[in-house]
Amino acid sequence: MTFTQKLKEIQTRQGSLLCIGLDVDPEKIPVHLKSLENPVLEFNRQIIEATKDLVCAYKPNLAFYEAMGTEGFQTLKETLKMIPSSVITIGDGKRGDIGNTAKQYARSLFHDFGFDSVTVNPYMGFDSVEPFIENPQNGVFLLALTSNSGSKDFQRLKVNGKPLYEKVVRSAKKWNKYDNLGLVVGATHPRELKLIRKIVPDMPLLIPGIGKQGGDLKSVVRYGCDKNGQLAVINISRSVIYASQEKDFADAARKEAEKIVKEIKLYNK
Ligand code: NUP
Repeated sequence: MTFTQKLKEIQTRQGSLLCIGLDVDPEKIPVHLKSLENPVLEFNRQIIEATKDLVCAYKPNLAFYEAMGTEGFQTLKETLKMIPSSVITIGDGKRGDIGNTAKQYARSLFHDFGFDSVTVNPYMGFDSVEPFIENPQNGVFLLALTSNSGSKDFQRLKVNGKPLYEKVVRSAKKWNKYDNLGLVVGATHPRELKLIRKIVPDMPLLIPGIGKQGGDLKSVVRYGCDKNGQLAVINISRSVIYASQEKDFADAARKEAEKIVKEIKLYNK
């Protein structure tokens, strides 16, 4: 089964397009956890337990774990073990390097950590992407048009009359021989999201930027889904995991996730 087929199956079974971002900042976790041996791991455990039936994916951003040094790597590995196989894991590290080095990044993320999918920066071209996509079961989301304001600095520059991000989208479509490639498109660009979905009607789109970054959920659902109302992976990190920073944080995260899932269903009709 290819990554894209698996994602569709999971979204159907879970009845959800929501991806929760496990971007855990030790300074933001509730005080009562701080005396534990590994507060971040306990935080993740409770968030996962409280929300695992409401999501299609979890996306730990590697930066938050790398920032904790060797212990962070261990925490990430332990966290991945707690995520049920009924959902997808996305390792958000935006890797990109020459083929020989990219091969090692792919090995680390898919074999050592065991992520189902990863984010990759396509700036260095096909040979930097190839090592990630050679196994159809491994998913890869290429950065196309990112949610941040700096996305205009390069991604929107015109190349032969078309924006550079569109070139990335069309290349990804061509490279998608194994049905395991997807794209990252920020929720903060609804017009472009609609255009990109038209170019790649059958590819997964990872869409961050809802909540703290101001993206609009309704337009993301309307423009980001395929014709069956699937294949949009809508990521929300901070506004779910820090819905409360008190003892009730896991319950509050669940309530927030439930609210989002309900809204997604409403817009996805
Ligand atoms: O374009 C992108 N925008 C973005 O925010 C690509 C990403 N991978 N992200 C990541 O999504 C970002 O690094 C963070 O891990 C998450 C968004 O978090 P939040 O704004 O929902 O808290």
